[in-house]
Amino acid sequence: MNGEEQARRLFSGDCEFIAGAASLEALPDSPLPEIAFVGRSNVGKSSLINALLNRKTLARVSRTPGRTRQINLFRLRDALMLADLPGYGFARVSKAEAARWNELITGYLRTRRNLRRVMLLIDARRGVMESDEQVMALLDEAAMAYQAVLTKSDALKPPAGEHLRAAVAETLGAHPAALPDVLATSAETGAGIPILRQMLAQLSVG
Ligand SMILES: Nc1nc2c(ncn2[C@@H]2O[C@H](COP(=O)(O)OP(=O)(O)O)[C@@H](O)[C@H]2O)c(=O)[nH]1
Ligand SMILES: [Mg+2]
Repeated sequence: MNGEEQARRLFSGDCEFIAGAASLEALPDSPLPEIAFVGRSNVGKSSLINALLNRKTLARVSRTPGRTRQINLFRLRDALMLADLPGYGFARVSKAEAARWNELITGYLRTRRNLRRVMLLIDARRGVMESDEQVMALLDEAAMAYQAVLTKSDALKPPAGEHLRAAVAETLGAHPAALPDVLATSAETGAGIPILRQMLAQLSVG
């Protein structure tokens, strides 16, 4: 089976919302390989997951930034888990809330044994922000391989998109756990979605 077929198979099968866990204890164990999606609040994470899964509302697109406070798990076939992690970096969160986010994510990275990769979402309209760099440092520390994914790439006309990709790639070069490539995506136009599906299929069972 080639990558395209593998991806088609994975994403045409059933997809089930498994759990929304507000704490690590509430997160069900899973034997399936898991991919976590991380990014700033409003980065377009829910939209991207919906586009990947070809569902309009599976991962709820929130109009209010910073709403999702839990880890949402989606199971694709008996092949892969997607974990939608709470967003970070929203200006209005209190210090206590930010600390709670850090604790949840650090704990998740430390204990989630089936975690295979993190997709780190970067808003193409904003580029890498300080909070993104902080999360990169956290992932480096956990030695967890992560793939940078630009969201809302439709917002940038060429050559701005290519310039941003190069700039992000340069930033990643200073981060040991980062994979070198930057994938540009848009939930709006579907750009990059097939490639992202193939990346995920490669990490799935079978
Ligand atoms: N132009 C554009 N806007 C997007 C895209 N994806 C998401 N958005 C917008 O960005 C905002 C936040 O999206 P959402 O998926 O809720 O972000 P989340 O907070 O990271 O889950 C919404 O207003 C979306 O309509 C995209 O690919 N292109
Ligand atoms: Mg969301």
